[in-house]
Amino acid sequence: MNNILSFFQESSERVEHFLDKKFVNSSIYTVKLTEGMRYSLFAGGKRLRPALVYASYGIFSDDYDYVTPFAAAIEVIHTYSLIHDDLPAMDNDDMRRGKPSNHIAFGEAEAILAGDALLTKAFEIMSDYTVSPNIPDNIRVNAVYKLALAAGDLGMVGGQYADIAAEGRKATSELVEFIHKNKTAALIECAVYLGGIAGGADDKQIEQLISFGRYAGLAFQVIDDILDITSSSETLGKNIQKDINSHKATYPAVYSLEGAKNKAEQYIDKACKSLESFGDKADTLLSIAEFIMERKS
Ligand code: GRG
Repeated sequence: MNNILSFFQESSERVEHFLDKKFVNSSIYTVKLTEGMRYSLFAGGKRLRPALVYASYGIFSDDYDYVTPFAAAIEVIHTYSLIHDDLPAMDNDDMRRGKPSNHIAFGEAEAILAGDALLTKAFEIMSDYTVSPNIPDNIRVNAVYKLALAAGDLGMVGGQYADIAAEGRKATSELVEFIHKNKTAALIECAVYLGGIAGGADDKQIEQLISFGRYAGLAFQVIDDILDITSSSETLGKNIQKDINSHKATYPAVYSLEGAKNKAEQYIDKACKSLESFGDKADTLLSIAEFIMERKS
């Protein structure tokens, strides 16, 4: 576990150094916009998605700077999604990562615009030849395309939409899987994919990496749902009942807490099996899978 924590630490430092240089104010009229974007970018996230980009790329090469623009871009998209998710029209959360949410700190319209600017910036970073001059154009275009698919209506936004549309309806296992495959797993799968194509993975290897990403992403969400409920142990029973009564599309609401734990284990098992042919080159990805299962926050 210590090794993987230092891998996370190094991944964070690399990506934060890049983001720090990329997000600088350019006009007296947008000082607060830049401040708002930086507020959420540097609010203490785990940097799971960049770590996955690096770990997947690390199967093929240890020249991590090469792939840093991809690692940064996906974290920028993740950050936008959290800002928009916290808005009153969505989850209406006042706090994120132990700090006031972006719209509480900067205002609602400002938070919407910070999120919009972050989403757009991610594609600016990905497609800018001068940012990653050594990445061949065919790989860059393919990466931009796959990130767009993972982030948009066929991925994260689609999952978020289905989640909102499902509110108040009884959640089925198919619905919960659709929501989380898209809302959460799509971006995680894409992170592993980006590392793979940047590293020169062949079609078979890409398939195996994608499979790892999808199952690890689903396990991540199941654990997130479980932590949501168990984070306050004295209200545990009440919290599950609340989820079930409100028809929230969570794994514990559909499978019970114990069933959800089993589901997470099954997903992680499938994720790890997908990487068998890589041997010990996939050790970092496997350690991230273990981290996903054991995390407490
Ligand atoms: C608003 C378009 C739009 C999408 C929102 C990702 C998402 C979709 C909503 C976030 C809400 C949420 C809690 C989803 C569950 C899993 C998840 C993505 C948790 C947050 O990711 P972490 O734990 O966050 O990697 P940190 O804070 O570590 O960056």
